[in-house]
Amino acid sequence: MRGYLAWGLALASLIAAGSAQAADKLCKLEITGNDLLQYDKTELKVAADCTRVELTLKDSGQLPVQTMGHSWVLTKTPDMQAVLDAGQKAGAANNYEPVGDKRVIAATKLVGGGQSTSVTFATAGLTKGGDYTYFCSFPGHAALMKGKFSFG
Ligand SMILES: [Cu+2]
Repeated sequence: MRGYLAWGLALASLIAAGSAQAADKLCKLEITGNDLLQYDKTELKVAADCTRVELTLKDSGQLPVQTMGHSWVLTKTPDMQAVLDAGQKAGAANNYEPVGDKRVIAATKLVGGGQSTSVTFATAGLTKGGDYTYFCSFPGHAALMKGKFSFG
């Protein structure tokens, strides 16, 4: 029975792969935040053939999430301030990120010193050459903790 199940799953994945329009390509990005309100990168680039992005956020600091938490939120640049404002109202329980807000393209939870987290998102909704910004949603951090995200 177990053998049939494994065979069935293998066949199903073969069929799925064969019917896909374009090859799925997962591209990985990494960024680190620290206790000085800094990301280690001011720009992140994703190639046009990446269909999904896995962003890993690491916190190299010592301070706990309550006092020096960091997140990674991606929006169109013109949406950044409004999403930040809505996030402050959403509060710490929601990682200072507005719940169900379609302007948020991708977002991680908050992490504290020594922790890491990741988020995976599809690039299907992104425009090649579009104007995107990533930032930290923790109160007061985005003035320093932000960068340019480019796709394509
Ligand atoms: Cu931060």
